[in-house]
Amino acid sequence: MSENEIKSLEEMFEARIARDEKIEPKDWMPEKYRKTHIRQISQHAHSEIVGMLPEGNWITRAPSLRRKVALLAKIQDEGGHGLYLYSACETLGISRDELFEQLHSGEAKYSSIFNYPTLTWADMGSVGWLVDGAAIINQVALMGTSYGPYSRAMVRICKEESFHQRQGYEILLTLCNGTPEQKAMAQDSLNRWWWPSLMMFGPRDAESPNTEQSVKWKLKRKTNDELRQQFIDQTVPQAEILGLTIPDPQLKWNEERKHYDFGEIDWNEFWQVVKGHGPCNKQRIAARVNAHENGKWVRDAAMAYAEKQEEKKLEQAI
Ligand code: FAQ
Repeated sequence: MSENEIKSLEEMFEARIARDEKIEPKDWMPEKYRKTHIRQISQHAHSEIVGMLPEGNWITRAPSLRRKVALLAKIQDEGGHGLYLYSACETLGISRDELFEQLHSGEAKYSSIFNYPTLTWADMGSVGWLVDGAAIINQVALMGTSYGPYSRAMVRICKEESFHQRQGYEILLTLCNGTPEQKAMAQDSLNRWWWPSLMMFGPRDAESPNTEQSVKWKLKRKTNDELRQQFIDQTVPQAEILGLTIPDPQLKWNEERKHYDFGEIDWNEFWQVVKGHGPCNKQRIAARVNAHENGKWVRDAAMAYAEKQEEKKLEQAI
């Protein structure tokens, strides 16, 4: 293709983005747009799958049958989200095997939040309330993203995340209305999860290499800092209802800005976790690799069955 032809395709593409049209898998797109989407969608898919692990830790120890059923359903939902997202990512011309390889080798990132341990039952509350809460704020914005398959996957994911957020909040509400020990457990959990939840939104806009271009392509509808602020503003009143204290002495309503001011995030901790040095990074990847290897016989059996069915169809056609 000549340079002029590429330029005119690029102009048509930019015009479609400006008109808020969705870009579909077979449409022409700049190579950088395709690669950026593979990066973000696959990281998102990996986050959903790795995100099953911290909560999976509590299935056998849920305090009642009702809690166990809800937790199991939530974790299954996260697995489903991973599958929609892997499928959306495959439409951009990368295979599932390549995506898994990138996760298992440590080449692909996944959300920093899932490298923290779940130490008490109250953490099931905090993960639902804060982690799903942060995920929803990010994902509602992503429903309006320019790539069709990603945008559509988000619609169902957001509905399910809302249920997850409420079940987490209800766990904490129960603990906060319980014994002093239970309330202390909830407070300790909030103390540990608050700052990592703020880190989920990514680095400050000024330090985010991808935000500017992603906003132009309408992959990101809001910046990291805008979403983080929205999360804080929405979550502080919810903590007040629980009677819990957010572990940030600088948190204060700013009447002029009509937003909460908040303290400095420990960006050194964030980058350490992103680079693989968080409390559970090694354990999480080892669990995923192990699950993949142990599941080989299931994949082989499914492929063999599919091939047999195909053969049968051909025989019948002859
Ligand atoms: N963790 O330039 P930016 C969930 C990386 S789903 C690790 O700002 P970008 C459901 C970033 O990749 C949670 N790495 O990058 C659930 C980039 O590195 P790269 C996941 C991070 O992409 C709930 C570099 O830093 N959600 O929770 C993080 O424009 C409960 C520079 O950053 C999504 O993935 C981080 N937190 O913006 C499941 C949503 N932040 O790739 C189970 C979709 C940044 O250039 C239980 N993703 N990095 O080498 C996004 O919205 C974006 O990718 C951001 C990052 C906002 C995460």
